[in-house]
Amino acid sequence: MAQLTILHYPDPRLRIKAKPVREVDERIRSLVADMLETMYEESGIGLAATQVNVHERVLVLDISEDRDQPLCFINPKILHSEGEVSYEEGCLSVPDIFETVSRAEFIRVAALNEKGEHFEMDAEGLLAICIQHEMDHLEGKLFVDYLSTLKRSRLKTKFRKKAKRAPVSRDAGRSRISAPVI
Ligand code: GNR
Ligand code: NI
Repeated sequence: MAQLTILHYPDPRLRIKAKPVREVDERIRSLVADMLETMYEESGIGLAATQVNVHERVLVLDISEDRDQPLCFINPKILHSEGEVSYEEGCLSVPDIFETVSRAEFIRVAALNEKGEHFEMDAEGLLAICIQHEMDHLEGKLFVDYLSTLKRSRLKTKFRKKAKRAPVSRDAGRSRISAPVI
């Protein structure tokens, strides 16, 4: 297993639309394992492959308190959505920003699991919100896209400055152990 590097807004690679997975093979299972490790390490409740610069339709989630109920959705499709709910969302690709987003309250999703088996699931509450948030990532969409133009342009300026101050190497985040600074 390996911890993967998470891309940060406004990285243009977060805008790439992910392609369907053709076959759920060992390569995909290894990606799922690495994504789960990365999600747990970063204390997220979900992670989309787009965020780790893999542009295939794979997402993982765990909204459980004890962080012991991993879920994996490959080629997810929303079959039905209903109602509306607002929630203060955050994103590992937009660190330390929390903004209210409105989404469907109830959804029915079809996907493949890590064994390549088809399943369907009804979701509501935080699980439904998180699935929609992750599926947006696969479309190259971020929660900040739902904010006003003014709010988003302020965020962009802030994150561009942050990226300049602390340029992240391609390998950053893979290891907690870094070389000593001389
Ligand atoms: O960890 C996360 N928390 C969260 C909170 C509210 C709504 C959505 C999320 S998903 C986020 C992890 C992440 O960025 N997934 O793409
Ligand atoms: Ni996110």
